Amino acid sequence: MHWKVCVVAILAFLVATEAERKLKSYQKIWGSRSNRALSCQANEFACKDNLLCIPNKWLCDIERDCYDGSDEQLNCPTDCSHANQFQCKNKECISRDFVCDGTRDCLDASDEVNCENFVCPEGEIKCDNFLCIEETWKCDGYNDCGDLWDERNCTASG
Ligand SMILES: [Ca+2]
Ligand SMILES: [Ca+2]
Ligand SMILES: [Ca+2]
Repeated sequence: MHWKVCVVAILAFLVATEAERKLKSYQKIWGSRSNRALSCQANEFACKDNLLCIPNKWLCDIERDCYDGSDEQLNCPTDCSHANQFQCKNKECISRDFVCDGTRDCLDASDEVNCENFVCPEGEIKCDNFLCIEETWKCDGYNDCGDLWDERNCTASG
């Protein structure tokens, strides 16, 4: 049953890509923070345990990013009304980051409909396949869109 192997491989790839996206952001944070006391930027949130600065857009996005989970506790609404949250058709809450990312996150897949009209959040650009990626991930040598769109038409320099 070759097609089954193929589907499993594609799913594994998509999950890995998503994990890599956040890992990349973590590396950016840690890379810029090594050997320095924790002082967060204006657009960052200091976790209550004082171990990590995370981008504000990771606040209340349903995913635990601080080790102590404080990014998901402080005044986060439970009705999906936060700007970083998205409400599926079936009322489930998911992270806004997972809307139109090519993976089904709502059980009813409502996060992957009307994606051609979806406006990416500020600071992000839209791939050919409607996936939103960080602006700075264009031409950075990583295949973030999954179809290499963000690594095409890059002028070679350095
Ligand atoms: Ca979070
Ligand atoms: Ca999704
Ligand atoms: Ca890239």
